[in-house]
Amino acid sequence: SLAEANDTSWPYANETKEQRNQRMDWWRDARFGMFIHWGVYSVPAGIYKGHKVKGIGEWIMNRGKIPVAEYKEYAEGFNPVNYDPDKWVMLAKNAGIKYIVITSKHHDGFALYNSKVTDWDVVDATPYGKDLLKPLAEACKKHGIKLGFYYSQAQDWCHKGGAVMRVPAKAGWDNPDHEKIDKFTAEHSGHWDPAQLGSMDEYIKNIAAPQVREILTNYGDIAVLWWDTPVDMNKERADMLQPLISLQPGIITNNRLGGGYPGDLKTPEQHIPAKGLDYDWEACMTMNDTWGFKSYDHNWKSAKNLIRNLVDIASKGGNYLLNVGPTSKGEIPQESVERLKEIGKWMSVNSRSIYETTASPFAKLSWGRCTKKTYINGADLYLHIFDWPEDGKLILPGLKNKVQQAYLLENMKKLKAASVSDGVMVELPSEPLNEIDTVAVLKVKGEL
Ligand code: FHN
Repeated sequence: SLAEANDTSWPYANETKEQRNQRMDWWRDARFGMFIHWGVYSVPAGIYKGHKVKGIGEWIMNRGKIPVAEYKEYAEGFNPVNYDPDKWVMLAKNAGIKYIVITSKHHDGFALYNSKVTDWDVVDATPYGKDLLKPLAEACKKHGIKLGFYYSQAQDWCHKGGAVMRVPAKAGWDNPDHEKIDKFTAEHSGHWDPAQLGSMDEYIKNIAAPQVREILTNYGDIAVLWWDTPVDMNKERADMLQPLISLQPGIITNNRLGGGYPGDLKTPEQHIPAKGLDYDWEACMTMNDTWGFKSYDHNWKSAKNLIRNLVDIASKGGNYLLNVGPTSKGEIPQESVERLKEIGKWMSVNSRSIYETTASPFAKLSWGRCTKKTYINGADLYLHIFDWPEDGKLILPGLKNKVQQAYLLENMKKLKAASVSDGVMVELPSEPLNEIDTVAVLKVKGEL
């Protein structure tokens, strides 16, 4: 709980509930964000020495056991000449997305911006030679999209001292045999030479902390800091980073810093919790099976799947952070563009049923999902109909409230709705307006 972190280094330790609500307000209203995983890994794009490396694209260095020096050579191929941040931001905006979270630095330690802390960044190590985050920050500001930075604070496979591998608990290394751990780490990461491993405390102090300071200082308003992930983090290390968030008053952080800090959000990954969570939460998910670009991952989810995920998540009170993995040329894959456009089409008609809504008052609905907006004397229930009832009768089980009005969101066409023995019944036309999700609105009186 927040109280647990009653500590001066947690800037929100003494925040009241009202202050917290105010701080979280825009984020809770937004419901929909874009995740961007972009870096040098988009150069090999899943292939090392002619072999397809198993796993997610941004992990190729680790999974492929690519030595640091060799991996760094890929930076020569990172030349995003087609990068057009205005286009990216407008693509997001037109899809109904309200905020963007981009990898300022992922586990490979490569910074997408001009870091003075290291040469392992886009300005010093690539032929492109320009900061990628500055123009993105400008485009976000221009188009009214909030910007967040992902930062891999613990794992860093290229800077000495960065954590390189999660030591498996089952290995029974509670009494660490350092020689064994170094060997294991060396074998399972890009660091082939255990002497390279270095001190993590030094790394946090000299690399991570000054870099976090840079990203929270040089890019205007930063709405979210997305830590990832707390490998080998302890309180001492977290305390070297946590106070830095005060550089951006009101910033929202996730729960992946470590050191016992709860952050503001829980972050289920690649799944939607069946009943939502009792804390602010954001499900981060991919469109295919990788975060970072992989040239041969064509396992794309359909637009229908993505739209229904957004609805499902909103109906459980969470946000959807949907990922794109741009190429080394600076292009968002066409498959992602097409899907975002489809989502945008649906959102242009139905976004009122997503933004500023809260979780469904129903435990389960056989035909779809429900989102809600509460007013002083009643509520709007948005009925997301996934499975159109054959007899045209939609039942809201157990709903006791008086119905004031019912209509289809897309065309405002009125619907008949009445209380029946087991709840409320809404009469629908014979065909859905949208096969993916047709939304009906039910205005009801009283509390829910
Ligand atoms: O290891 C990373 C992974 O590459 C990706 O960035 C995801 C996104 O949530 N986070 C980590 C795994 O939890």
